[in-house]
Amino acid sequence: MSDLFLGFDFSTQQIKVIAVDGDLNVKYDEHVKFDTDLPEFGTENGAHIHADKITVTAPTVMWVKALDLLLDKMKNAGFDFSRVAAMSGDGQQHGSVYWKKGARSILQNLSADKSMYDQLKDSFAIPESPIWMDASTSSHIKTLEGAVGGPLELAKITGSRGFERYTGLQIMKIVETNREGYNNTERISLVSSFGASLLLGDYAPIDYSDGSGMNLLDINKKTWSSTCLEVCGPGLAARLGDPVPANTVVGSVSQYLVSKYGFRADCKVIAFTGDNPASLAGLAPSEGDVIVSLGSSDTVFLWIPRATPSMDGVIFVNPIDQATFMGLVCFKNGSLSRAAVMERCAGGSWDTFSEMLQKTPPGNNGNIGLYFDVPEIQPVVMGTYRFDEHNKQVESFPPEVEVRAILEGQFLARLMYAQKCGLTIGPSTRVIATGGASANSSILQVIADIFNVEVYVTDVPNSAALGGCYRAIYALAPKGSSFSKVINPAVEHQPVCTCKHSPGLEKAYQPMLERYRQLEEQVTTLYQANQGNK
Ligand code: 5FX
Repeated sequence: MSDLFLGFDFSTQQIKVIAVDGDLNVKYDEHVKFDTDLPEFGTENGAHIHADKITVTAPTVMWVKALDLLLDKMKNAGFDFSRVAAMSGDGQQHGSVYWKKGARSILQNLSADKSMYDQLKDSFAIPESPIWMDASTSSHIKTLEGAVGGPLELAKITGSRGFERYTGLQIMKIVETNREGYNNTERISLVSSFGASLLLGDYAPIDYSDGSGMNLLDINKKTWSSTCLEVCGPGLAARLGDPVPANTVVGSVSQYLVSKYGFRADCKVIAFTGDNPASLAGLAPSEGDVIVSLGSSDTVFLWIPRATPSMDGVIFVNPIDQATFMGLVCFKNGSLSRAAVMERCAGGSWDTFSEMLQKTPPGNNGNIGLYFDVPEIQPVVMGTYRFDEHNKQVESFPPEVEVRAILEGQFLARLMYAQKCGLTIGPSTRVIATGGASANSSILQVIADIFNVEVYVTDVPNSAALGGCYRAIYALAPKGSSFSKVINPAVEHQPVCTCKHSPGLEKAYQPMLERYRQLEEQVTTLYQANQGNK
């Protein structure tokens, strides 16, 4: 029987596992959903939202019990653990786990006749893990940004300005509000390194890519920033351990898992990373690719050679190649805003929407629209703004103009922020579109024309868990191998070139990008001034 490789995804709502063989064929998958499979923890979508609405946590032990349950499900289904050569995985980014003094020795000496939950349930100094949905650390952002010389300086060091959910700020809050809990902590894991620790039976290190989501790691030097550490917590370096590249083999599977489930003793555990970096790996990209994920929110992932810090978007060390970086920009107004225009202007039909798009030329005769139905991340603004070819604000557009305006406005913004994050478009740049709206070829054509590149489409369900499988395979490949050579999915799973850009359109779109930038600045300034006056 051939080797298998496992990828675990400790996401917000569930733990998922996928097994692939050495030819990248998916052989098995299983999951445990927190709300329904473990109702005793009382989570809603995997989280506890506190009374203040901005504090959001998850019970750490729920994740332990979920892993017990998942492994039991696999065993009951007859999954042959002895075929697993290596495994890796990911966790929701930014969430953190606080192991109590003495927990390491319990973790190292688990007994196979009890569950991990039974043995580890009292091992956490802070029972509720802060997670990425938390927004309760605004004052701590000011402290950290102030200490390093402002938000852009923090972005230059750590890849991101301060964000409430980032782990360093969450740690600073714990030091301030629960000093006893912090003093009682011997190790802090991210959700990702926590998952790896449970497989390893020891503390697994934090990897550089997920470590980039903490406002603590110097992403160029690949060491913790001593200034950030000092501001966030006393004795923090010792509690974090040294970070490692994402493709590090952190050890062999725990004796507990060997005895209890029949893993082979030499099965390797590869460092876990964050869910977004893992998704990048799961999409099997090539260097320089731009991934545009079109979901209820739109996310642009970039594989970039250098870290270009900005106030918008974030930069992580690349999980595939630690000498390069991964940029990520997320927009809240994605498919839902497109669908609202489709409902309003095209009678609820995407086919009619596409036909209407053909009635206006690329560039929309100079009309530009900005559609932010919910508060946007960047720019910080809300509302709908329409401008005619003379930059005069107008109340409404004819329906066919509105249809083109929302697509052009959104994808000019995607391009502009990707460029701020370090995107340079060269002859080999590909946009890889994924997510629900990537099935709509008229939307893809607008992307191809605005980015002035070919658009490929890929549909990879569970890209984060799959990224764990791929990273496990890659970590065992000979040193220096290129990821895209080792991870070369069968042709039917490769991205397909779906749209070519129309020649000559950069003449229309380049000046339009500059106009978009100015108009966006104008509406944002006005919006923020109005908010300030309220
Ligand atoms: C990224 O910065 C995020 O906060 C989210 O995408 C989480 O990783 C979701 F798990």
